[in-house]
Amino acid sequence: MDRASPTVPYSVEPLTEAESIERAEAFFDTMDARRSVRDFSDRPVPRALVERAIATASTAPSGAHMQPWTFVAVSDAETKGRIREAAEAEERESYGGRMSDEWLEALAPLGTDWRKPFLETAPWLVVLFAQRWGRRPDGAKRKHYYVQESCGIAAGLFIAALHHVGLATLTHTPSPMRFLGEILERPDGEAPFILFPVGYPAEGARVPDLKRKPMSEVAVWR
Ligand code: IYR
Repeated sequence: MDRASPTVPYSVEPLTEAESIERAEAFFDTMDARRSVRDFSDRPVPRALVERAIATASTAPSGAHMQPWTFVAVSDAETKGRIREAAEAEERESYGGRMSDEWLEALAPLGTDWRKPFLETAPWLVVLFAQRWGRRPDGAKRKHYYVQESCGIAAGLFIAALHHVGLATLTHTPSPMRFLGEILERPDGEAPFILFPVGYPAEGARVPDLKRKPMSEVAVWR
């Protein structure tokens, strides 16, 4: 087959079926133990851990391999304070009337409200920005493809990478969240996608008693 670009050999780790099944069970158990956390410890997290999780997220497949994401990692207390203030201002509006009764009812089991102390307590806030377009070396705009899907996959890998090293996070989406682009001085074309507080759960942290859907409700076989 004629190929325009160079290729490299690729293969996957050779595993017996039994080894695969064992790993499948172990990985499921690991991931099934993950929970979104809203009550964070202020225990520091080394930058290297956050960096590796971002690197892992950045292995995500993406439209035309454009990797249309930027992760902005914030540990500076002053910046975290500004983000909390802006997020709480929006959330106060949202909980105070912008969200429908149906939405508030759906959220009730999570016990959330407009207060977001984790935005200052967590040692890191990592904001994933979606690059709606990129730039060529000469500065011209370059189209990006499947930006939402690509960023969603990267976000999933980021969450898994953090959990893998014993860290907790939350997919926080204050709405609207344009303020993140302003505070973090992101260029045109970057839209905030998800804000992840990253850290350890607070001592004695609790999470809502949520159950996951059974296999019969999430998969169809035919
Ligand atoms: N952004 C708000 C509300 C919120 C919405 C959904 I959908 C959630 O799953 C959780 C919260 C907040 O962060 O509180």
